[in-house]
Amino acid sequence: MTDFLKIQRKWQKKWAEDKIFEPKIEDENKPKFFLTFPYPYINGYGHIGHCFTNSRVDAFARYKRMKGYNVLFPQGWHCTGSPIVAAAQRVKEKEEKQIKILKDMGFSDKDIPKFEDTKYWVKVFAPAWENDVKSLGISVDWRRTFITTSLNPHYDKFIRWQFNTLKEKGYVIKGKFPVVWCPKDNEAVSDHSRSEGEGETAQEFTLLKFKYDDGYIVAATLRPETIYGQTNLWVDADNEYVKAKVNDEKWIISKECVEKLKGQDKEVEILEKIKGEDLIGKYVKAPGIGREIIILPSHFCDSSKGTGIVTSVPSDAPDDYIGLKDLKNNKEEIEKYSLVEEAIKRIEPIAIINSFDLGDMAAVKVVENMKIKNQHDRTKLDEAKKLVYKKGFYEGVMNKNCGKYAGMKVEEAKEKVKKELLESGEADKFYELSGKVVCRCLTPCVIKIVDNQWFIDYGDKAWKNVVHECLDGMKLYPEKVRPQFEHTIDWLHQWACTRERGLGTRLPWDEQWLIESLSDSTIYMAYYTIAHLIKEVNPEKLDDDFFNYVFYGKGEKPIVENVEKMREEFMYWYPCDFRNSGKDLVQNHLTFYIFNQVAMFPKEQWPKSIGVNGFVTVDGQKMSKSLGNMVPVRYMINEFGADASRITILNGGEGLDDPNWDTQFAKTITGKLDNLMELVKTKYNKGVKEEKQIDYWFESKINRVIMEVTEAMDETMFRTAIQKAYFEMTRVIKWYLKRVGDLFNKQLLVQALEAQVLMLAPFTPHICEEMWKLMKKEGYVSLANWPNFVEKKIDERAEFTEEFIGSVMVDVSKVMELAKLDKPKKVTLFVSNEWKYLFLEQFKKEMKTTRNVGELIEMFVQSENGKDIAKMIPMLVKNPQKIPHIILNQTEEFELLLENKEFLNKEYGVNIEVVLAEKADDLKAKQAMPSKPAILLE
Ligand code: A2H
Repeated sequence: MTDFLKIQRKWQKKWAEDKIFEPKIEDENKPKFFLTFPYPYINGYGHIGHCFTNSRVDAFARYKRMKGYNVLFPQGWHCTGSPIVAAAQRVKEKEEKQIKILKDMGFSDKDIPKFEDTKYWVKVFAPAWENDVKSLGISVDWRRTFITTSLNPHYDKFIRWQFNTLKEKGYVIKGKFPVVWCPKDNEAVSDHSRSEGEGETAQEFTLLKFKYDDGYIVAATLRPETIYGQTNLWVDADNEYVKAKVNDEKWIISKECVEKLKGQDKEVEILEKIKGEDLIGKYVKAPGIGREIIILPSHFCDSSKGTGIVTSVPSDAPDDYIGLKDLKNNKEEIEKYSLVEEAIKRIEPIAIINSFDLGDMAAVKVVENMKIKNQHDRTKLDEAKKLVYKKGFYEGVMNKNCGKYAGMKVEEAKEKVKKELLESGEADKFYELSGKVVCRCLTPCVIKIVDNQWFIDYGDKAWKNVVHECLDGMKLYPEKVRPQFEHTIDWLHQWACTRERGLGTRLPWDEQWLIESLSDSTIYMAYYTIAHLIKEVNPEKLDDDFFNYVFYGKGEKPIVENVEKMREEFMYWYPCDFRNSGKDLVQNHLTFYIFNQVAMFPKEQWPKSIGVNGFVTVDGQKMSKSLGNMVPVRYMINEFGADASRITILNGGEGLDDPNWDTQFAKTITGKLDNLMELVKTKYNKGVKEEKQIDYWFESKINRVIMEVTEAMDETMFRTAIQKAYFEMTRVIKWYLKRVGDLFNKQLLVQALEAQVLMLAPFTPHICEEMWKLMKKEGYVSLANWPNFVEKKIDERAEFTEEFIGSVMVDVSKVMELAKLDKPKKVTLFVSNEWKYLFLEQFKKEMKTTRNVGELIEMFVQSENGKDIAKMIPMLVKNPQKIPHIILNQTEEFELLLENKEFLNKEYGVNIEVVLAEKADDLKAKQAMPSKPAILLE
């Protein structure tokens, strides 16, 4: 067995010595390709999830290199933010859990106190990561590696320049905005600092104020434009509400709402408690329309949402419509609250929006169509809500009942109505979390309006338009993620970009603030282009003028060594051609990336493409700390070797699917790769010159596999590529060798084996280098040319005839098994009657026009064998796969079997006879079909 660990160390060393992954920009006759994998956060070792994305980017890098590109694949490390600082603090406090985490990583009691210092984390984990990524054989240009934060003064200056530039362009603003907030840490909580609720944000509601008594009853809505359709208010009769002083007004709201309002710039003081049931039957004056409407009981008001009170628009809100219907049918409830039955029955939905195919009573239509029983039918109601919302909001038009807004698109009317209500004091703004969010410190988060903070204004409409333009011109892998990006671009708003604590770069004009981790990681691809050179410069020489010169060519040339070279490197490598990461980062990092790229760089330097992948599962299970299956990269490499780890994880899934790490596959793949090595050792450059019929098949297959692998590689569909390059190619070679024995064609087997080794090189580069050397090839396989295919050599007919022999063998084996005869005296193959070939040929054509059994029988029943044909047609229509995709003629099939008789004889160790059905006495012969000879054992 090959010593994989030894091989991988050997080749990694050679690659490094010969600097083969350190591209030179002087390589001008090659096109360039620059790709990146987001720098990981280094508060621990990399695990199997990182291994997947890293191997993906590397497979693409290696493929592009072999396709003739000058490839740059750099890698840095992220330290920004609070995780490292928080962990160091916990070590200081001798917290057991944190100590155990370090012990589990293999650190001794003596080492652990050193982790009280944040710098020590970086000192340990940056090199540890580099070591792991190197051991995996990732083709990185290590000259360019760096860390973030003020720990790296060069990068620190770069981020300062970025923020100064963003601010100059008006993208960084100070203002009052809602943020997701942890009340314990007293800090904004961005996606990466959450233990639950990534992607959730502040959702804006409009609070509608209904005049009541000496104040207002307040209801939250997402659809202020629907006020024209209000018929009543809903409260939960069993709930307790409060009357509270809110700034200078008195509001009736849920208890839960009080704290939320306090975080949103309101002074709130509870005056008294009010039972829901005491409000029922009372009248309030509805905002915007000045109509008196009644308060009614419902069971769907959620006290933790909004104000716990809902305004009812039964034409367009399924909940409201079904609530009303339920009440009308509930005499008991009507009596319980002393409501007037007649008055309730008279309440009807008011049409306000034309939602096209859903008509002007969208909620009514959908609730009735879906046969929703009552307001407790939650799953269906949620579905109905989504449907009505989508149609009504994005396609709907306001109708004549909506005053001056009649004829306006709903989307537009929403903003206008809201503005008007806010101005007249009949409404207020309110923010609710779009879903539950829990901070890393395990405290549930709230929305807080923050006003002394700095924000990146991702809500800027003009900026969004440019980002859309950039996205439109980008290739996405897979294309399927595009709507997610589009949605994120539209929905992102002001982003709190600074924090008080942690590691990072200080905001250059307001140094009490540190730039947070999702904001200092958006344009560093540009930094990679100069990272190896800037390291040599005294950081004190670096200022905005320097970066303006290097990145924009602006201003006078600064007196800094290598500045011209840095400018050249940047101009050569930029833009970034491919960036890839997990699908969780679409909603933040990857979209921030596009925003910042278009803000900082001209159109010619906008990103070219983004790849997105799924989350790793381990032997079918989700990866999680508690399951202990977050296998560290270093463990994987020691246990399985780099090549096996890489190919196993990339074979585990592609596209947006969650890739699965299959331990069994990892264990067996080395043996398989070893077999390939054995084949190279024993058969490469051997064989004969003569050509045989089957060589056409072999050559066709080789070319087809190369074509299909190339297509898959171009789309980063690496699982497909592995399946074809390893499994399919191996099957083809094996079959060929089985068919021809030692008389294999030398040149073709050379072509097949070389192609296979080349195509596997992006996945299992070490063993491929080894085989390349065995083949006595010059240079590294990592730098060799990707195999070409010749489309003309792909010969469907040649492939079909060979598959035919294969399928005959499968059938013979099956019949033997059924007859429990492994040594028959004689095997006869009956070749089908000639008329069946003619019929099938014709039938195949007719099937293209109709699949109606009756019609088809009609067409053929008059022919000579009409009766037999009529019996066959129903079966063929039901199982069209039984019709061979190429139909040989009878003579061809007969001769093909005769030609291969000797081979078949040898395979089965018996005498095989081939007989035309027309010449046979045995009834069995009648069963033969084109490409499916009947088989008789004796
Ligand atoms: B919407 P989301 Cl016409 N309990 O307003 C239950 N539902 C509540 C609530 C509470 N405490 N507070 C507000 N809501 C309702 C109008 C409307 C609404 C129309 C169409 C759709 C629609 C009239 N009712 O919302 O689940 C309010 O009803 C469907 C998206 O938190 C509020 O907007 O996203 C909506 O739920 C918010 O729903």
